[in-house]
Amino acid sequence: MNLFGKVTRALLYLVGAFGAAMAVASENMPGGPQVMQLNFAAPATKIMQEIHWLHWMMLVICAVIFVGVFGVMFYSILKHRKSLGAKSASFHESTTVEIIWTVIPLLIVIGMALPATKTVVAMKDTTNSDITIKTTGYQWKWGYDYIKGEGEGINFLSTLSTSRESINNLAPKSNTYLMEVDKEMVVPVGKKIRLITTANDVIHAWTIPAFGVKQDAIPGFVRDTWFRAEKIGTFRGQCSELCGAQHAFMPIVVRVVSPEDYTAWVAEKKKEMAAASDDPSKVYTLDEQKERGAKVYAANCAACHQPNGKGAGTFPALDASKVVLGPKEGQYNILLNGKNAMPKWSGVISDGDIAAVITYTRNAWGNKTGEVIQTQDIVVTRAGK
Ligand code: HEC
Ligand SMILES: [Cu+2]
Repeated sequence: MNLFGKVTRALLYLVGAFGAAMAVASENMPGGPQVMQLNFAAPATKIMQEIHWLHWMMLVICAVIFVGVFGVMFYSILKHRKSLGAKSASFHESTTVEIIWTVIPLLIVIGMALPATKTVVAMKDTTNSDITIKTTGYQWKWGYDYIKGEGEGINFLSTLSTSRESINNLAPKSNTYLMEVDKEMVVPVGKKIRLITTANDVIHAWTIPAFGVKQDAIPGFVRDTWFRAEKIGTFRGQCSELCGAQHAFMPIVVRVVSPEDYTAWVAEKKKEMAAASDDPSKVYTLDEQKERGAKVYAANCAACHQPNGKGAGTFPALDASKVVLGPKEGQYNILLNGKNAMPKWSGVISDGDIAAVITYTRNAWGNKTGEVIQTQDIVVTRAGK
């Protein structure tokens, strides 16, 4: 730890109780913030290395100017004060001085702007990428679609995996508390990844500090950015645009792997997707649909409607809801098309998942309709529109 870190820590310990709290919870988060971290995240890309360098270069220039200007000022004030008998000089205009104090700052500004512009231009250059991944921000999770390059066709949703119990202080908090997801974005090391960002509802922002990437994800727009990770490992970030009640619960986790491991991951993911892809004519039993629906519910709906189906605030309870216990068509409609703050699920999760989660909500908690909704029912409803 450097001197500054030591001094800061000493100060924190002085603040009694606060110091004690720090001592308990100090452990570095792998791929995330480090204990007493003051500098930017350790770089995992060349762009981030340049950002580090630019930051320190400018900080040093500013510090030198600060010390110089204030040094001269205080020296003059103390040395030429009235009690020492100083007499103020009286003069007007000095072309030489004016030229000097225009040209020198101009040179300094150019000296800072040139390398900064070079890096900003490089950050925007998304050409010649090896893999293109579209990421979509949802309230409150991230969707990833591998749209070009190795892994093309893979898509999944990535949701917070920290348990509700741990958030509500009913279970211990892990070292990656609120910075862990069920399905990580996986990319090969050393390959240029072009990232296209957009959003489904409100503005979110995708970032991994160690990559030097932060890009808004805006509904109705596509933006792009890129990174080339130079280290194998797991890197963490968080949605960086205030996006509603659970803004803090949509972390971003990227796992950088070797090209061989990436190929293996692609093969495994493809197999998994093929297995999960629905045969729309297949008829499932109530128990099968409830079991699948419970998983879909936990991953996609519980954030708003709560795991116990009781809702919270403006999110209505599904337990004993008139829509859930009413005609099936009404529920198909709200799931497929959304309504106000209720997202549209058509195209976000599969028709099979929609059928399963409807079955689940109609048969969970106090709801006991005994109805089984099949994938085919959803396909037919959609076609009828
Ligand atoms: C972002 C928060 C959010 C998520 C996630 C969400 N909902 Fe909703 N849901 C709402 C809101 C808000 C409403 C009320 C809409 C209205 O009537 O204005 C609603 C309404 C409903 C209703 C109608 C209930 C009633 O009594 O009016 C059902 C059924 C429903 N949601 C099911 C689901 C299912 C199933 C999922 C998961 C696939 C889900 N919701 C995910 C916010 C959400
Ligand atoms: Cu967000």
